[in-house]
Amino acid sequence: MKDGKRVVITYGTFDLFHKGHYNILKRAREYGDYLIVGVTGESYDMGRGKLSVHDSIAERINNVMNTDLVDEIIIEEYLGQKIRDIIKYNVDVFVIGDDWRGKFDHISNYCELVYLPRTKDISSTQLRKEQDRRYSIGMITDRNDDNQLTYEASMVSGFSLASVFSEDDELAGSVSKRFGIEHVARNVEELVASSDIVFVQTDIRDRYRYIRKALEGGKHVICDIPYSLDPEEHVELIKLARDSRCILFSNMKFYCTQVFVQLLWHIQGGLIGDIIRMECSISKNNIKIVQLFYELTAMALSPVIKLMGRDYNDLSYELTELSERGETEFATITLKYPKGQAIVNVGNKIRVENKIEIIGTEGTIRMGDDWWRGRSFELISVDGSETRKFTTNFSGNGFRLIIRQILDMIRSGKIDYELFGAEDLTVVTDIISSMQRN
Ligand code: C2G
Repeated sequence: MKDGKRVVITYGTFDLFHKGHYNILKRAREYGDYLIVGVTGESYDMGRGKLSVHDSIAERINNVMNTDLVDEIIIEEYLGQKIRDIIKYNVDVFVIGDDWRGKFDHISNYCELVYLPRTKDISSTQLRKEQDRRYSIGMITDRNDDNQLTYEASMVSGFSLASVFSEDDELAGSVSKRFGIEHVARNVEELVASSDIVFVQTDIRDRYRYIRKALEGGKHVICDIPYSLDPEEHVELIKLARDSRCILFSNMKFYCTQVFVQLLWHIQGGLIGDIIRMECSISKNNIKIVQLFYELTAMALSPVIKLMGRDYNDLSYELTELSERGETEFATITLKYPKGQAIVNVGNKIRVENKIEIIGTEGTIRMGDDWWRGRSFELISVDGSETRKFTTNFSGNGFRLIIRQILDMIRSGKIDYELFGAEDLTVVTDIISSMQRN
């Protein structure tokens, strides 16, 4: 109760505000005298996988407010907040649509719980489907794996993995069947023609020609790095993308995560002082993919180039080849900068601890195992007395974050991604190519 009034609370995203939303607010109000509405915050929606929300939080709040049914609006920022709100606002009744039936039963420990029937035949999802332009992703692959792209694409409204091509017809057929991809293209041209975005998932040696075909066809591209082991080919692709106003996006989910943005903020904002030393390590035990070593090296070098800069003074490396396997399997790369140095360790079928450590004059940042998944980092004060942990939640393998980023870029007419750009990747490619020559 609040000042003798019975307090009702309800929650929602209220995207593309519609009749169903109005009805539930109206009926919720009838359960008391004071209605509080929790509108979901953007990072909360991101965390629970709702990436397709159209309206800004300000618009959503305005729409709820304009119903004249609501006494107070709060923002829902994290999972579990509902219990705190119920206690904080002395809530008597919690109301939610019956699409959530069973999910909130535990709330009856704190206040009265009411599930109300949903309004039929209307939903934000439906409205988004009608409004959104559809984007079709085509995959060029040489493996029986979709990198979870079918599922991830379906999580961003308007996107679907609709077409597949492989040099190996049989493989294309089985990928299409296994992942429910509608269309099997007979050749690259057909795949490019039928797609808005081409996802290149092949051996490094084939990437250049596929990326080129897609860009020449005027299509956006997502591809693992490096795009080529030849720096000239790499530069040519970057130029081609710019000339044809297409996005060439590296398949590195890390750079689309909130954790990465926070990391960048700390470092560029000088919050750990000058970087004296950075160590970045990566290892995998994947024996299937040829040239994986260069891919791992590119992944491990990229945060160094991004965070410490492109202008290093000196580069050296030690490569260890295990003769019976005939491939480079362990590398330590050292980059010297005017004020500090970076050490990159890469192991294929050799285990190193997958971590990033950035030691600055004012503090240290650490990211633990599988840092490229971008879930958390720790900030340790210079005297070690204080540790703060930064985490984000997002569902899936992060591919949807790339798709979401590309969508934002398409909408704003941008082709360069400021947080990890073509020039950073050019430096990475140059280093890898020099290693390869030796
Ligand atoms: N709703 C309804 N009828 C519809 C559509 C939605 O009654 N045709 C109700 C939902 O059941 C919910 C409210 O309107 O109670 C808001 O719906 P959404 O904006 O879809 O919010 P939702 O994602 O369900 O979030 O913490 C968030 C909440 O758990 C609910």
